[in-house]
Amino acid sequence: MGILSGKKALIVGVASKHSIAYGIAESFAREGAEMAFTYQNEKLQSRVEKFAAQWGSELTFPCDVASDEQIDQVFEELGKHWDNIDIIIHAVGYAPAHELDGNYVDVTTREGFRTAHDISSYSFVALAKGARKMMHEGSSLLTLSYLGAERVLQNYNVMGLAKASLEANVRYMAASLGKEGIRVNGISAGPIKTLAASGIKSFRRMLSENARQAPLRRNVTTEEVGNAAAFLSSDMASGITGEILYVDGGFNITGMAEMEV
Ligand code: NAD
Ligand code: 0WE
Repeated sequence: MGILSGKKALIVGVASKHSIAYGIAESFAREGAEMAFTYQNEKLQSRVEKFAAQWGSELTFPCDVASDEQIDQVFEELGKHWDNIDIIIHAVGYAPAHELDGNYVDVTTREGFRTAHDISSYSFVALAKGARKMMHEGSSLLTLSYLGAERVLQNYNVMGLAKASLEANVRYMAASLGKEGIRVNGISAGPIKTLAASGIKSFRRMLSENARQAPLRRNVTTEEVGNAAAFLSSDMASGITGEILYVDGGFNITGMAEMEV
């Protein structure tokens, strides 16, 4: 029996086969979870419906996380099928593309800052607010972060600030919901070639440098992030909350890159 059997999970952030949320859903399906999905817009609707069907789910809902109405609507509709929610996966991040290319101080704008923080951090607590009545003792929430929250990484720019906010959000939400037995955690994943990465200049170079410097000497996969997500969302992790778990091949522990001999 899988570690998630009997659990109901809402997955936010599937856009393609390469999405981290897709890797999480694969792992969740294998571990016996029942799932529902949201999609950002009509462009993604049919794709997400097809993926959902492949995991045995007919529950898909539109949800632009910038909209409180759409978030409320998701739980209103989901409530017609499920009495409660055991797991929420938040795998969403966005900043305007032009803010992720160039010198931080030069390219950052008030509007880009606002959007990045709204979509990438506020939306996590917004989902928790929406799901509040359906969550219970033993439920858990999980989000996806990146090392750029803590260290300066070229071009990550305002997304680094948004991820720092998201990681603080994990801690404040964990403290807020802990008395109800609800856990809140994050995974800080190494770089992976997903849609969100495809628009980034020299991402391939970043991937190869990352693999070269990481203790495991390779990049991580969405399957590996999915497996860590399954663990954190399962009762195996019942004592873990407010935590950011690295799934990065050990990259974050390194100092200066090893030198060629
Ligand atoms: P992805 O493009 O597959 O997923 C990003 C998702 O965000 C998409 O499903 C998109 O529809 C959704 N999204 C964006 N704006 C939205 C909005 N307004 N409303 C609803 N949904 C919206 O890319 P991914 O890499 O799988 O990203 C998932 C998460 O993982 C993000 O938080 C990202 O920051 C994080 N992450 C990615 C990497 C990486 O290298 N790919 C590394 C660490 C963390
Ligand atoms: O969090 C992310 C992706 C963030 C992201 C990517 C895009 C591209 C398309 C947020 N918003 C947008 N907006 C777009 O229009 N990652 C961790 C992947 C990533 O993105 C980078 C990275 C890494 C790693 C951007 C610059 C430098 C490194």
